[in-house]
Amino acid sequence: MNQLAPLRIGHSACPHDCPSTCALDVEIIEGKRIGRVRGAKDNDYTAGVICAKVARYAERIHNPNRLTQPLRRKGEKGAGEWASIGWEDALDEIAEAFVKAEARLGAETVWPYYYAGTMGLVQRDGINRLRHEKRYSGFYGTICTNMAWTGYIAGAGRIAGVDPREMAKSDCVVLWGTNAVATQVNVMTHAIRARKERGAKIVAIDIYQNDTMKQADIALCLKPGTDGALAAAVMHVLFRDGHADRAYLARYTDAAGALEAHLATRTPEWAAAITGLAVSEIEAFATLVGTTKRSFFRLGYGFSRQRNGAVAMHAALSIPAVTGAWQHEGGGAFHSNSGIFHLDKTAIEGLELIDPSVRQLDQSRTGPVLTNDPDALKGGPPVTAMIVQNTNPVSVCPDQTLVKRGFARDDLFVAVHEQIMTDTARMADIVLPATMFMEHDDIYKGGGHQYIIFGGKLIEPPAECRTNHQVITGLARRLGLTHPGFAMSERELIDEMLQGSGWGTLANLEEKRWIDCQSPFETAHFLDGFGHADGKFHFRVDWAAVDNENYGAVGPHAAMPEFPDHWGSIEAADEAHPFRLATSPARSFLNSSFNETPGSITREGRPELMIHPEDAAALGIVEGERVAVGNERGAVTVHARLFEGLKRGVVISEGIWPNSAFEDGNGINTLTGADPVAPFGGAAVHDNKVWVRKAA
Ligand SMILES: Nc1nc2c(c(=O)[nH]1)N[C@H]1C(S)=C(S)[C@@H](COP(=O)(O)OP(=O)(O)OC[C@H]3O[C@@H](n4cnc5c(=O)[nH]c(N)nc54)[C@H](O)[C@@H]3O)O[C@H]1N2
Ligand SMILES: Nc1nc2c(c(=O)[nH]1)N[C@H]1C(S)=C(S)[C@@H](COP(=O)(O)OP(=O)(O)OC[C@H]3O[C@@H](n4cnc5c(=O)[nH]c(N)nc54)[C@H](O)[C@@H]3O)O[C@H]1N2
Ligand code: SF4
Ligand SMILES: [Mo]
Repeated sequence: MNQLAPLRIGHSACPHDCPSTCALDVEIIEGKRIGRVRGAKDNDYTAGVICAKVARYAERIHNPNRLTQPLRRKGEKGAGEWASIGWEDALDEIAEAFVKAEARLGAETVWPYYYAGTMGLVQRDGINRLRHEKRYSGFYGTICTNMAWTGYIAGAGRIAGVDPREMAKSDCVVLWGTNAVATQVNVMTHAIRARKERGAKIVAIDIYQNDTMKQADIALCLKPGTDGALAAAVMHVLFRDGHADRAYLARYTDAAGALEAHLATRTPEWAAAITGLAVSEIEAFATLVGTTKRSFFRLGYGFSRQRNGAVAMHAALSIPAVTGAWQHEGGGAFHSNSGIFHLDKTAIEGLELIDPSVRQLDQSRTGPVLTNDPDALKGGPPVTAMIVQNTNPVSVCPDQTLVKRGFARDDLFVAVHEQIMTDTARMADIVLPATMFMEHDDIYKGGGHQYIIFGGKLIEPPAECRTNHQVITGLARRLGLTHPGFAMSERELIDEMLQGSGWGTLANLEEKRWIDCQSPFETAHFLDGFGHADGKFHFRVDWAAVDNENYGAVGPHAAMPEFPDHWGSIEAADEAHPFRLATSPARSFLNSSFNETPGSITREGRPELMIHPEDAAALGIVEGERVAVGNERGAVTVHARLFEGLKRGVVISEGIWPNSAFEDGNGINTLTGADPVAPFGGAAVHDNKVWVRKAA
């Protein structure tokens, strides 16, 4: 081998849609290729640890299957026949299609469509500048965070919480509805430090014995969609046994007396019947958090991906407000820090051009939107032209049958800007090849931590790949747009944003690598007031008033409980659908990303259904057998994996595999629903009733 190959280390941040946003050290070989990727040791959140899939990023970035030139569809939509075309022609065609569509049906018929495949603020959000100047339909990005954030804001008033590094100073870390070992490994670094250094107990609350549950001291395995019942019963015990901090409640919360009265009937026995937990498990957990003032509630996303998810998040978040854990170092709660960075994104997104009368279309309802459901279209014109960046809706969006039908429409023009030929790119009229993060400049902010990190371009992209920013500015030029952001480089946009937000210059950030934006202790622990106008934590919620983005309340929001409770809005099992299915994340994939890399595919194997051995036996199903799983929305075929670590009646299918990995091409989101989730939308991807049988 070439022992003399010069190797240097470049600095970056992981751009993927993961709360960890790791600070990275990247081996660069001969200035051209990347080698091993490592977590930065001197970043005290990353602390030298990253996940295996990004450590072997070379196999993703140097993947022979990468898209490297623009393509135009030849045959039918989805047929997979392409002709290569030049960039100028490709951008001309897209701009022409947008102009034509607008002339026919008005600007709202164009839907710029993007999500968080990259979390870089320029490459992800720059598409909004185009949308705002043109008054194209807005993208209401609900799929991931809506129920979780709504529930959190209902209680705390803003999306922020205790410094995530403080977990290491806790005496009890509660990992609630997050499979952190798989989805945000750095949480484990800090939680395990607390166990090693302080003897802290780690509690995990999930619906199956995943890798995080296996590492926990106490693993509470409940039925999907019943976390509100657990939280209510825990608070019942706290009041009953004198573990409620009455002085804290009086000073910092809105309705403690009414809450206590409401909880009188929410006994552990009541919750045991709903959750499937033993009364003794609920009592022991309540006593632990009641007697451990430094209890840190690390609230994940998973348990919010239920139709009652907003209520469940708010209920879990209410526990530290009853114990007063917020007052103590290492105590309180954390979900996301998205609310702390106060970044001025005017130039990146063209915020001064926003017209609030332009409709927003809900990402989680992509299927109904593209199949012309009048309610999903909010009474406006059908969508007839799209550009898609950083997301793979044909694979990841609920009710895939509708999504596919929509993307197959002859009167819909679709351009997809992608790194690989995804299920969505396959349905496009024009495919544009995209750079990966080490091939462009961008800036990232933590969700699970408190740093802003710069990730500069480290190597040249292959062949003709272009950045998202180049594509958006190329279209803007053709459409005659004049916002100054279109004439700026990525670096100029970043520099302007940083300076406008009071975080210094890009040059300064590049030198320091990251900026610690942690709010002071008093603020992070809400000791100077919660985010609501009255400064209090809210136990009592008027759900329709929590609206953060002015989309308007949807779904059965009027029936939502006022106080923490079990809300029976989930898709309960019934005679025809005796199982509850969750589609939990796979460790070696990240949503639909990495499901194309050989190392991840080898580790994940094939699409499977985890089912309790007794349920399998009752259906005559044996290990590894092909099984059909279905409901009113459709059916998929997978292989059975007999697994004792879940409750009877619960089944799990891990990971978002490409649709082509399934017989008949039906991916797992064939089974998930696109009905509007109360109160403000979102995707209840872990909340599905299904039948299971031997496959034909
Ligand atoms: N390896 C890997 N990492 C990822 C991702 C991935 O796909 N793979 N996805 C990334 C993204 S976009 C996000 S948003 C984060 C999400 O990361 P998390 O916050 O961890 O959320 P989820 O992955 O949706 O689900 C976490 C756990 O919640 C469980 N769960 C489902 N329903 C319930 C319930 O009703 N109650 C309880 N208590 N638990 C329930 C699931 O079984 C799962 O084990 O992870 C990111 N990181
Ligand atoms: N069944 C089920 N469905 C789910 C979930 C689940 O747990 N179960 N999780 C849901 C959640 S939490 C989320 S966040 C969504 C995520 O859904 P997506 O946002 O679609 O998922 P990703 O795989 O993160 O990213 C999508 C694409 O972005 C591309 N990409 C990355 N960087 C760039 C770039 O710089 N430029 C361009 N042009 N493209 C880029 C990648 O190649 C990838 O194909 O899925 C949701 N769907
Ligand atoms: S996917 Fe998450 S854990 Fe892995 S490197 Fe990226 S930010 Fe870190
Ligand atoms: Mo997500």
